[in-house]
Amino acid sequence: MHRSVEESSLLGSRSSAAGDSEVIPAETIAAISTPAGEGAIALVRISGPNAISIANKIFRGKELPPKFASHVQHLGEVVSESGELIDQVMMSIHRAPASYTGDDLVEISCHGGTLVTAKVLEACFRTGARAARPGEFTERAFLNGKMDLTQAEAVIDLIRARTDLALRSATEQLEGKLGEKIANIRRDLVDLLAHIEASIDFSEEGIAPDEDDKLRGRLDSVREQIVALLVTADQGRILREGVRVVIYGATNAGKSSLLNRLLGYERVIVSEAHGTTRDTIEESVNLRGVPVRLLDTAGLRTSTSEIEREGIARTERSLQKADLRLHIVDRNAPAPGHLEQSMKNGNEILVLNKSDLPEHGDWKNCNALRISCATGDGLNALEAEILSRIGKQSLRPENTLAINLRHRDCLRRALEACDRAHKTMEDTKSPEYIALDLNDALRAVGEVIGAVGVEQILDSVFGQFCIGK
Ligand SMILES: Nc1nc2c(ncn2[C@@H]2O[C@H](COP(=O)(O)OP(=O)(O)OP(=O)(O)O)[C@@H](O)[C@H]2O)c(=O)[nH]1
Ligand SMILES: [Mg+2]
Repeated sequence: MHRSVEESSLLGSRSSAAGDSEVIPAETIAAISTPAGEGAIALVRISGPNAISIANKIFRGKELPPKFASHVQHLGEVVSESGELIDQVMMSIHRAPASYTGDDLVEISCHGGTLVTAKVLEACFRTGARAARPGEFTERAFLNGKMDLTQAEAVIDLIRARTDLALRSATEQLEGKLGEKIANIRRDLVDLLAHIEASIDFSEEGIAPDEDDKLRGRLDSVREQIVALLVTADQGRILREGVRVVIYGATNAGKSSLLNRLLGYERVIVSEAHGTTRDTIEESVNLRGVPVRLLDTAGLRTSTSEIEREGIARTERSLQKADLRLHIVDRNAPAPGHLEQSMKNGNEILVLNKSDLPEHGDWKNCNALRISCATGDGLNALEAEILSRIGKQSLRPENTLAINLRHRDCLRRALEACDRAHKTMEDTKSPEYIALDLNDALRAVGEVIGAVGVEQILDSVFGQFCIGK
């Protein structure tokens, strides 16, 4: 069995899907790229081989779009089939390949009314464009080799970033930092494979003993690089999705008051009646740079009301998915049983609320955090405790590299393949089998940047985008 290292030609290349078969999108797509609703300006984009001719059919101005210098805005009008004015616009042409998508791209800035924007888009459809799918502009940029898959994914991370750290991480990924690391791993794997392939070709006995140690050392180094990326997955999840912090406890303890305090506005109803909150309510908050998804829940008590029991069942489900649980109790009231659990649990903070009121004797020796949602006392200490609990394990602001779940899946497979190769080196030393495992690793690592296995992942990656991006 002989396997060539044919993938080496893909190293460092960003041509991705275009690497195997040149994918030239024949269709021209159009979409409104700004959010729905009213605004001063909206942007309609057209991309593809007919973008300029479509622009020419719908535009009326001093100069014709095919004559426009690239990237320069021109004032004019978009007109209907019968030549009626639809809107006064600014139009620019970004000629291939120097455009976001790598195809000819037209940008039309029109007035940001819902109807007028729809009519401009309509004019594009009428003259030959079709509606773009979510993320299709960025997908084209990827297919045209303008960016690798990690950079395309960074575009959506950047759009969704809610904190400075998340934004910095997305920007660096967009610059290609993760792509570079992946390219290094692939280069090392290809070198390793080349050595193994050579021993298949030139040696009867397999790998020579002195070569053996060297190869094992190089495989270990590849393994270390993969592991170093894998440990950033938790940080990646937190930056992209936020940490789930669930506030729970008995009714009337002050859970909703705490949510409102942490958010800085009166989001949920607070009242002295027990059982005020009936449903789980989620809000996002930026806690000193860390995106946190805060959940207020229905208070726990024995209830005969079916609606309340459903609320409590939701509380329990939320608790199961929590990264961190805040157990809120009213220190003015007697302590309920089974609190030791709360104190000991690494992902739970016991919080004694209503510190402005006299403390019930039960809490005398309890060293839990004390806060008052009424006065704001102790809230800074609570924020610091929340951050230290979640930050200690997962967040390293000095390292903005943070892989996503898809990358984690590919890299885990790559690591398994490396481990198999390692075992084969130890056991049989059969270069053919080692090469087989290393090729598996190479393929899995290649999937991260979209160099291989592209067809299966395109929909799931770009489906998360907004239309027009
Ligand atoms: N004195 C004092 N009262 C508080 C404090 N925090 C909350 N309260 C009051 O306690 C009562 C219950 O507050 P909520 O925030 O609605 O309590 P909850 O835990 O959400 O209650 P349920 O939704 O019924 O489970 C309200 O009357 C609040 O004004 C506090 O720190 N001090
Ligand atoms: Mg409540």
